This record gives sequence, C-alpha cells and structure tokens, in this order.
Amino acid sequence: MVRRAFALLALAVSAVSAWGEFWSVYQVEARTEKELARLIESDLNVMDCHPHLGKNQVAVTQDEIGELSALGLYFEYLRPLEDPMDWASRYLVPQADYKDSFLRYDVMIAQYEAWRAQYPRVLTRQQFGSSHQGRPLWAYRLSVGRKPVAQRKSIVVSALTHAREWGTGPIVMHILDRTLQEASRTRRGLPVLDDLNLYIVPCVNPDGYEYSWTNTRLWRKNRRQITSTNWGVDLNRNFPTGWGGSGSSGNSGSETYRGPSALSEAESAAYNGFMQTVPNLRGVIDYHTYSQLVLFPWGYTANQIPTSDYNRHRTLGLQIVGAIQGATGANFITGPISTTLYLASGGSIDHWYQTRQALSFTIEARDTGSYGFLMPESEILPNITENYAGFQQLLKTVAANP
Ligand code: 0X9
Ligand code: ZN
Repeated sequence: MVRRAFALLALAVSAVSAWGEFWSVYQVEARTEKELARLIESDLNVMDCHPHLGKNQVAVTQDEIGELSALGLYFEYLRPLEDPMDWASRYLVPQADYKDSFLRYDVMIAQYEAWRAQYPRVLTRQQFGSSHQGRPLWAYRLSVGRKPVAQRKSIVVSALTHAREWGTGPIVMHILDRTLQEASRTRRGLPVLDDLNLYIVPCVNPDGYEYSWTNTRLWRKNRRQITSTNWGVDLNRNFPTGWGGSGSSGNSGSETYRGPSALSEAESAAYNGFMQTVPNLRGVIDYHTYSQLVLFPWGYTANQIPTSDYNRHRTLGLQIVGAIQGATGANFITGPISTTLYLASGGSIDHWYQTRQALSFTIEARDTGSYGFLMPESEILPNITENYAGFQQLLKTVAANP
C-alpha cells in the first residue's frame, strides 16, 4: 500500500521526455542476494550501471511502475528525471551491440563508459584533446595488477582516423572487450597484462566520422574548412615524419591533402601529443579499411627499406597474417607500406616508429573490394574475430621482449 502511494505521487511530478514519457528516479533497495538477482533480471534501468546490494537509483517510466512494484522490493520515489535523453547517453548501456551494428560516436563512447563503470579499478580514460568541432578525443587505458603505469610497456590501438572506414571502430572495441573478459576470467587475469598498459583510441577523427553518418558516407578527412569550397585534411598525411613528400597532396581539394604544415590539425596534434607521453611504447596498430594488408614502415619512402627493424616487423606481420587466417580463413598480406601498397608520406605509424621506435603497423582490414568501405553489419563479427586474433600476436611479442 505504501508503495502504491509513492508511485501515484510520483506520476504527478515526473518529468516528461521528448516522446511524452514520464521518467522518474526511484531508490530501490536490494537487501539480499535474491532480491538483487530480481532487480538484475528485471528490465529496469539501474542508473549507476551495476545493481548492487543496498540502495540503487533506478530510472523508471510511468509504464514501468507496475513492474517496479511487482519486484516486491522496498522502493521510494526520489525525484523527477529532468532530462532522460541526457541521462541515457551518459549511463545507459547502449541497446545496440557493437558486434552487429555500427555505432554513432556518442553511443560508441557510452559503451566504453559502461565498460569503465564495470571495471573501474583497471580501466581509466583520458581526454587528450578536442576535435576541430569540439568533440572530446578519448584514450582508454587498461592496466591490470599493481605495477606502476610508468614501469610498464605500452601498446596502443587506434581506429577511425579515416571517417568512412567504419569497420575499424568495432575492432578496437572488441580488443578491449575481449581483453577485459580475459582479465576478469581468472583472478589474476592474463599474466602478460601485469607488465602492460593497453591503450585504446576509439576514434581519432570524430568530426569526420559523424559527418560520414549525417552527410557523406564516404567522407575520409577531418572537417576543418580550408577554402570557401574545400573542407578537410587527411590526418594520415599530416604527421611530421616525411611530411610533404610523395603520396600526399598540397591541394586542399584532394582526398590526400596533407594540410598547411605537419600537425596543423587539432586531431593529429592532440594524438601526437598523447603518443609522446605514453610510457615505454612498444607496439602500435592503427586500423584502417580496406585491402587485407598488415603494413609496416616506411610509408614515406621506398629507399630506406629494409629498416633496421625490418625482420622484427616482418616476423610479427607474418604471425598476424597467420592468426587472421587461422581465425576465419581470410587471406592477408604483409610488407612495408611503400613497397606493398603505395608511397604515403606523413602517415602516423611512420611517426610512431621514428619517434618512439615502436613496432608500428597499419592494418587494412577486410575486405578486398567487394564491399570496400561499405562493410555490411553482417561482416562485423568475422572482422573483429580475425583482428582480435591478429592483435594477440602483437601482445605476445611485446610481452616476450624487453
Ligand atoms: O592511404 C592511407 O592512409 C592508408 N590506406 S587507406 O585506404 N585506409 O586510406 C594506408 C596508410 C599507410 N600508413 C602510412 N602511410 N603510415
Ligand atoms: Zn584509412
């Protein structure tokens, strides 16, 4: 009876969402494990992401009040939920699954935030800058165990430098998702993780990525206006190593426009600043699509190949190719960028190799041109599965070397 009274009172003062739904916040108490299980199994939205013993804040629409009441837990009306949409983007685990749907930037970050809420002791995030249009640029760091961050070796994986290459976002999400699962499966997690920081950069180019959703699906560059008619710099031609050379353009209308100077762009400057602070950087994979290639330095020149790390790159490149093949049967090829694909100067991985001596790869994920940049959602699963297998080879190599 008491509960009903609370519920009716709540109806009168609840906030109204954009769809005309009333939302309110209730405090729901789980006093035993059994009660907690009932709350977890319900479809109600627990606001802090993990339902726990004791008092939980739960966001409820007027239609769900019956369900809340039927749980048989003690509950109390707290307040109207002023802006349900704002709340949803911050706290709600995205309804869409990255394994079968491509996600908008905010939804993608909401999923990372859900993981961070689930694993707060090991997963942290850092805003390393803002895009030209002001979107936050995020890096997530997974550090398992007690060793100080600065004393660990680091690996960085990044995606969506090129806006239209949608297949790359889910790859790095899956690398984090699977590694979190591995780390929590046993109490100590994967032993190799004890000595490593794993950094994930979900999206290097959020302005371009959003533009590829809202306007031009095949947009590649960032979204800075250069002339009255031309927008965008190719961020993968804007890094200092070899900047201005072959395989880049000085024409702002070009898809490979290098920008007015190295690191002229908010995104590349911020990303470079971040990468120079990563402790003991040993390995980098920057994911692109498409072509099924595992590429390593140099991109800016074909004259200094082999590099002094050619054999290390090639050996690991072959292991990545083998792991991908073993996972799904997909055929990838490995080799230096300039002699395997084309000359491309000002690319990021040349710069990580030159400035940090890290094992540095660009992986061009599937396919070989049937769908090209337009990967269908049905291919996300094989795409992320094979690339997780490839990533594990980098993890193993970095873990095994000083
Ligand atoms: O041209 C590129 O930037 C990459 N290919 S894509 O089709 N995804 O645009 C290849 C990049 C090779 N990496 C470097 N040049 N560092
Ligand atoms: Zn690309």
